[in-house]
Amino acid sequence: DRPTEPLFVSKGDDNVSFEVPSDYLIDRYKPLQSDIQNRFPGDKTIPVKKLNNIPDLSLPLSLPRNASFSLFNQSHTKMASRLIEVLLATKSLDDLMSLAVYCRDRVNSYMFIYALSVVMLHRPETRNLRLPSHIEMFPSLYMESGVFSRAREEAEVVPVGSRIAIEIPRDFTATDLDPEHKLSYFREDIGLNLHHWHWHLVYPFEGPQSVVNKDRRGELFYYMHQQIIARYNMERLSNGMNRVERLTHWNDPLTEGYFPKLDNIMANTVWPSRPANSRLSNINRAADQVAFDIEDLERWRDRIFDAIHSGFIVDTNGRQVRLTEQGGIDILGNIIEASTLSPNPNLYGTLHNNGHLAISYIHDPDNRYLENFGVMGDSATAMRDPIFYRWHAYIDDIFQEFKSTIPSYTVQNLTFENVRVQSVEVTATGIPRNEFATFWQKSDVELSRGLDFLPRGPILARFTHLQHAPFNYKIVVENNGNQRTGKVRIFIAPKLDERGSPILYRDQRKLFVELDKFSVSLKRGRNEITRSSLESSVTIPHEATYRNLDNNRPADNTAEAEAFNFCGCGWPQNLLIPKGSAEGLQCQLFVMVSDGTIDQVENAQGADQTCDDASSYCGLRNARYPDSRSMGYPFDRVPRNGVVTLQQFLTPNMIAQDVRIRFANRTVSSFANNSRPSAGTNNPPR
Ligand code: CUO
Repeated sequence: DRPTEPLFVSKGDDNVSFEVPSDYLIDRYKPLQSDIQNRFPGDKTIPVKKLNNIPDLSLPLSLPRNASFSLFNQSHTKMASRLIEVLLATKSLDDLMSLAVYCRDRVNSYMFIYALSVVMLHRPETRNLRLPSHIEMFPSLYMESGVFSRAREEAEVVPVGSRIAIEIPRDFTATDLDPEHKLSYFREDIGLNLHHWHWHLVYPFEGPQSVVNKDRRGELFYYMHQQIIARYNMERLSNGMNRVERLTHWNDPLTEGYFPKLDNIMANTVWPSRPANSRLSNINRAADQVAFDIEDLERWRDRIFDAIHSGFIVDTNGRQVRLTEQGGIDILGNIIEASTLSPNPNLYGTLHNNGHLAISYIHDPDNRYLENFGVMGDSATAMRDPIFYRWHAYIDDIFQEFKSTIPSYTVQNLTFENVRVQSVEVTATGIPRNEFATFWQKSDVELSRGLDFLPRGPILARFTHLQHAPFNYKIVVENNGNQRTGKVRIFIAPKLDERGSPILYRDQRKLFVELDKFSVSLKRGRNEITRSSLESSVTIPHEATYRNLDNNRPADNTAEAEAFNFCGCGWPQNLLIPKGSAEGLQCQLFVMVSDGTIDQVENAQGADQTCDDASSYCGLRNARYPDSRSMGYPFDRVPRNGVVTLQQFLTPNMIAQDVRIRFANRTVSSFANNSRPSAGTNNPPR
């Protein structure tokens, strides 16, 4: 507990302290006021205004300060929602800061950071401020516990400037005796877990309407998680494994175990493990206000399937609401997750969230051992666990069931008249044409903000992650019409299944992973389009994910500041391309140019488009989703009659090119080559 320490101040401003009104200190600290105030004297002191009225905080205060807070637990999110509401309602930035300071020593720490982060993302005066990366605030959620005692020792003994980075081993959770361990480089990737944390921060399922009700948020819940499963399956095929199996038969033991080896610093304990073959059971934990039966999940599932097959849902007034071709998926996303936009929570429940909870409490369903939830209970850690993918493959299958009830795209829905894609080619320096090169790379992340130790100053952890050589697409498009706008959609999928046989289109469409989407102006005649992998609409730049690789960068750069808030959401650049294999995983690269006038979305004048780095999975800040087509188009629906192979699916404005992803088992230590080039407003300078 460091009451006078700055809250959200950027790296270069560490020598700032707050002058807190004496009434704000909790009783225990009041006699120590001057002592506390002088403990970390800053070059600069920010006086904190005293509010005349502190709003009613009884709901958020009902969770003990050091208890575990789960974003999938409705009673917790209701508390957070109240906190968000009162922080959002403050009249000025000074008032917001004041109330935040007041809350900081009283409210549950994790809930506090979550709520304040949501508020900062959504208030116009704060959304361009720099929010420290979640890994800086809570490093223990993202890396092995052993690294922290080593970091502490290094910091205590070695002066700043001579400290060395603490190396995190690549294999710290298991061995290859567990076949699932082959995927740990993906599941435990720091950037991947940060993306998932950010996504749920940008799209909370509970909170004030202004925060929850975003354009197509239910559909994006479906699409972003569908893409996670497609990408995971490609990683599995890369490693000679079968596609992930849906988590059905909820009374059978769960084959997969997971031992996270993460410290839970707030609760001063470790994150619970799940031995292989654990069984789900009814959950009844009064302390967490969670009680539901596995049968509840079954009832909700059956009602959701009924709705899909009858083509409508029933709202709270008993009215039928049709699940339309375009909008049905958005309603279903909100129902299945469930978000507060669900039109009938009593009838359809909270299937996805409670699945997370049932799995996360599997080791102590009635709280008799006073154990916290496991990693599935937190969006910052859930993707580490193999069971996450089985659960989300199940959830995705429900969405796919809906997609199978709506009409297939006709040839007309797919073509762009007079436009023909003639070729696509992938090139990278020193690598054969139409090949992607993957390898290991080491990067550093700064730990000191999230750790309590003296003397302070930077201390780095060094971790190993997958990386690929940056590449260019060269696409040749023939336009036999007038000048117009096209939207280029680039995807990749494996070509062969687990047995080495070609995958039928029916299955392959679910494996297509989006790589990029952008608009082009097509002149009459031949157009040659070159696009760099670093510009992908799926990813954020490497340095935006890890943020603090370079401690000497200026802290007050607006462009940089913008990149870390909303813009913290985005697939990590280092995982854009799946791992592939030493022989070269055979894949098909797909390019489509669709009609830009149909795909275009009108946004209100002045709509904020500064955070458009990773719009494919994260949308745009304060603006509509920038594509009028269903998310996943053209692969989101079952094929029209007669289409068995990808080749048969293609219309002239599409092309499929055989490519390979070749993995080399070597490690490079520099990360210089995957930074995004300068252009654009939101690219942090290097
Ligand atoms: Cu992102 Cu289940 O929704 O984790």
